[in-house]
Amino acid sequence: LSENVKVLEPVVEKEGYLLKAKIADGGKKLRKNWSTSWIVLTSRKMEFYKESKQPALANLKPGYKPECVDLCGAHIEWTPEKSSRKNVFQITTVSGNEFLLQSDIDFLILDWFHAIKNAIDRLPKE
Ligand code: I3P
Repeated sequence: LSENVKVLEPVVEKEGYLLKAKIADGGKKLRKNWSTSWIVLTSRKMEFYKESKQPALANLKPGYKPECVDLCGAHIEWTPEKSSRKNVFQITTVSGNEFLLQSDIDFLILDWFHAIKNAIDRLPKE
């Protein structure tokens, strides 16, 4: 059974730590609050974990759900004007959620930007 379950899980394309700030929820602006997040990218969504660098472990905690971002129809763009930090880009979902992601490490943030952009470009727009 455990093997069957594993096959149904989407393939993880990329995972790692970035700084994250959610700045809008359903179109409603939120107060910016940066925090470190463990991010898991699959072909059509991103998951933000705050409690563990091992999502499998976090999943075992009853009631724990990572924040989930549907990439279908989402937009991604560099947004230097939205922060005093360097290397900031924004993901905007169809549902009006806005997330800023940041890392001081240039190659790391570039890798993430291109991985997410590629995932979005492969998906249907709605
Ligand atoms: C915010 C906090 C953020 C900062 C933001 C401030 O203050 O300092 O780190 O964003 O700037 O408003 P507070 O903690 O009092 O909410 P950056 O680090 O991205 O610059 P902003 O208002 O210009 O977005």
